[in-house]
Amino acid sequence: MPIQPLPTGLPIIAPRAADSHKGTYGRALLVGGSVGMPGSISLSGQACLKGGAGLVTLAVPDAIINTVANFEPSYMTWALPTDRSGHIPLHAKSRLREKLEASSCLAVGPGLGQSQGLFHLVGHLYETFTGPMIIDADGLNLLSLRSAPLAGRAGPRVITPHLGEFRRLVGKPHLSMEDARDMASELAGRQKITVVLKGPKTLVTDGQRHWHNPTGNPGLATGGTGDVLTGLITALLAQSLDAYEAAVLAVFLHGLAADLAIETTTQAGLTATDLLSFVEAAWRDYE
Ligand code: NPW
Ligand code: AMP
Ligand code: MG
Repeated sequence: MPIQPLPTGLPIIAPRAADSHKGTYGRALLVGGSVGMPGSISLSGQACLKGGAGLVTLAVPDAIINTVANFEPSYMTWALPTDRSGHIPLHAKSRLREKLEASSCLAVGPGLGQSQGLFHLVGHLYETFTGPMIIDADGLNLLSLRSAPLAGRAGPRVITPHLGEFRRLVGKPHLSMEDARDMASELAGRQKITVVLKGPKTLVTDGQRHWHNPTGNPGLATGGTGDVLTGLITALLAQSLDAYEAAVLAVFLHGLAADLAIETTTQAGLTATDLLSFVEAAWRDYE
């Protein structure tokens, strides 16, 4: 049963064609995870599948690849060709390039951790990947360390900061949420990217368009829910929605899944894993 009528302005995703196949729905590559945080990238990968991407591959450090693979059989895993300090050895660059060329969209950051090598990797991907790319969590923290964090993008970009990440990105440690919302819009317009400023009433903006998301509840204030959102946006990018529309629809479905979940769980008891299991119910309401 729908919780509320669907708001106007929500992007429309076409029903699946009878003769479609998994390649029709895009090949998503998600880069993240580290020792101690294998769950975050797995949550993103599972959400990407629930969001309808055709093929999902998680690129994770070698040390956690078996753990990540064991969480979910429906995605593939690929060992990030990095050495122990996070650098990509020269001989591995062509393997990474091949992987990127075979991917219709890219997500970078959930649980990735930070190192000098990863700083170079994230900057390299931001400046060379020509398809749509979403940057979240440590991907954003690493971009924040650059002198011009969001300059030099090679394709459409979606960034998904919470207030703490947004403050780092703009170098203003005491910025209020109200001021951050104004800056997010200005930043998106200037850089020609989509900004998803997460929180209660998440704002999605490309500078011209603004979506003040009506779904979601404080049950989402728990570890891993942002990683689920990243996977959902990636899934919609893989299905060829434009960056702003993918972000709006994913944010809406993510919040709706949480609203449906707390009809059976409590807000306090809601986990990111529970949230995943309500994504289908959210799709059903949307359809
Ligand atoms: P305070 O002090 O709490 O009020 P970080 P992170 C501030 C991975 N995860 N929402 C906040 O202020 C992520 O993917 C792995 C949140 C604090 O100073 C990342 O890779 C999980 N924070 C990594 O952990 C599950 C807000 O920002 C700082 C805020 C670190 O990500 C959990 C926190 O930001 C997690 O997803 C807001 N609205 N407003 C897993 N299961 O593997 C202000 N802050 O230090 O980047 O920490 O978001 O947990
Ligand atoms: P992250 O901080 O990256 O784990 O992301 C947290 C997710 O939960 C984002 O989608 C937020 O918008 C959402 N969220 C966190 N707290 C609340 C809240 N109090 N009300 C609604 N949504 C929230
Ligand atoms: Mg997060």
